Amino acid sequence: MREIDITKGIVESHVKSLDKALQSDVVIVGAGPSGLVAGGYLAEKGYNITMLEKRLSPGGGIWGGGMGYKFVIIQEEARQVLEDFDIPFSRYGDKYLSVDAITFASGLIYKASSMGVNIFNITVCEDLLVREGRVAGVVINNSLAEINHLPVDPLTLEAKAVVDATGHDHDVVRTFSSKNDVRLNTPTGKPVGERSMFASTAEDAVVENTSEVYPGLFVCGMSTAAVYGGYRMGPIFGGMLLSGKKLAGLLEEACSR
Ligand code: 48H
Repeated sequence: MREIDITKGIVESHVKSLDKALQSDVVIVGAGPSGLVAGGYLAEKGYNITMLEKRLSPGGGIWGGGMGYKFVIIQEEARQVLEDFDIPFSRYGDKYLSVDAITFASGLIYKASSMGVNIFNITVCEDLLVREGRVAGVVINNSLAEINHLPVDPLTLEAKAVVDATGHDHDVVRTFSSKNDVRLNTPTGKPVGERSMFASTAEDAVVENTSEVYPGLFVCGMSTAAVYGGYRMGPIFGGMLLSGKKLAGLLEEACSR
């Protein structure tokens, strides 16, 4: 056994994955439930899907359940997504399913990556690549450079479409809107800001507002609330799953344009 062979194995495998990501069909920023679902459905159909996650662990806001109580609730309407991603669940009353948060997060990550999503952790999207009035890719960096405020220049990935799946932060849309003189497809032309809790309205709005917010730039999941002014819903996740599923359909259409 030679240590250098282990190192070569890691370096060559990583570079191969990164090379595949350089010209992606779609780059999804954020590996929470909505992004993982959208990415999984698209990768399964043969699209080249790259996912960027700034933390060490993908899974976003799933892991903590509700205030650290380790289950989340999902509406019956989203049952098909759980089945497509092989996530075990139990019935809770007539309308709901309860899912162990740890099984849910790890199951979505495993299934999305086995469907073909190319996930890069410890990788932050710090900016967008913009060309002739449309978003054409992402500007990425190692999260450790960002966390430590190191002056490390980034790299770039091209994509036919980019998704802000960064949750409450709506990091991609926020940065894009603040750095450029652009009008988003929102009532104010800017991110509107998230509202307080009102679960049923919030869940419908997340799916409704899953859309293209600027040419080449899409939003899904919780970032739709911040971008379009939706309410929050707490630890119920059906809207996130259905948003991801809707987004997969929109992106298929966008990639074939
Ligand atoms: C790379 C980034 C960047 C960046 C952030 O928050 P998430 O789980 O996202 P969703 O929208 O799929 O799910 C939301 C859900 O978890 C939730 O918070 C709910 C239902 N809240 C309701 C309520 O009322 O509170 O995941 C987003 C991911 C995270 O893992 C971030 O680390 C990551 O995106 N991320 N990754 N580059 N610039 N910004």
